[in-house]
Amino acid sequence: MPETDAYIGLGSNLADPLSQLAGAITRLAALPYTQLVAQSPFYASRPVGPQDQPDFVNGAVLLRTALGPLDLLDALQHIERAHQRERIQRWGPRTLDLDLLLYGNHHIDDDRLTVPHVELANRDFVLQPLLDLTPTLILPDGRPVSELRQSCPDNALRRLDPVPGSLASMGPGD
Ligand code: A4P
Ligand code: MG
Repeated sequence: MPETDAYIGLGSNLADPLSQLAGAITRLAALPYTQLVAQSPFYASRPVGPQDQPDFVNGAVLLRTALGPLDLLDALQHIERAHQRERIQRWGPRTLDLDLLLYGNHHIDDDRLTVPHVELANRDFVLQPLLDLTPTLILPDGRPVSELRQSCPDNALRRLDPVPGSLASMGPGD
């Protein structure tokens, strides 16, 4: 089966965000037909959207997977549900948000799935973890992630200390 590099964005601002993200990464690593290649550091950031909610913790992982994009989305939503994710308010607080940021070099425009993720280029808490994973990363439309990172809005990103025992700071091939 062909394998594709997929970048997943993780976010949480409820119920111990750091352990939500660590638990989600354990589940992502256990997905069928999928390897966890690398995990970014975690960052704290101010919320984008409604401001009457706690700061977020964000990160990203690189998976190599033989799952198709919609099967991967199903798997992400299954993990969100396992973390008691409730959909109450757009851009509101959540225990766990898993976004499919990039799926190889594909453009996907489906009712349930838009890839690259529509807000990717506007969010430092997405672009910085992507750069940590792959400094030379280029979007399917040819834009380098490093350039987008320099011009995107500032959400007061703060890098958090590594979680003991995590793969944080490991790169592909380590
Ligand atoms: N969907 C379409 N494309 C995708 C994709 N590439 N990955 C659909 C994942 N899902 C995708 O998502 C709504 C629907 O989007 C899904 O049913 C899926 O079919 P959702 O997670 O239920 O709703 P949402 O997250 O409230 O809306 P949205 O627009 O996805 O929000 P975002 O963009 O995820 O933003 N501030 C900080 N600092 N850090 C954050 O992580 N996150 C958000 C949520 C707001 N503010 C934030 C953060
Ligand atoms: Mg989402």
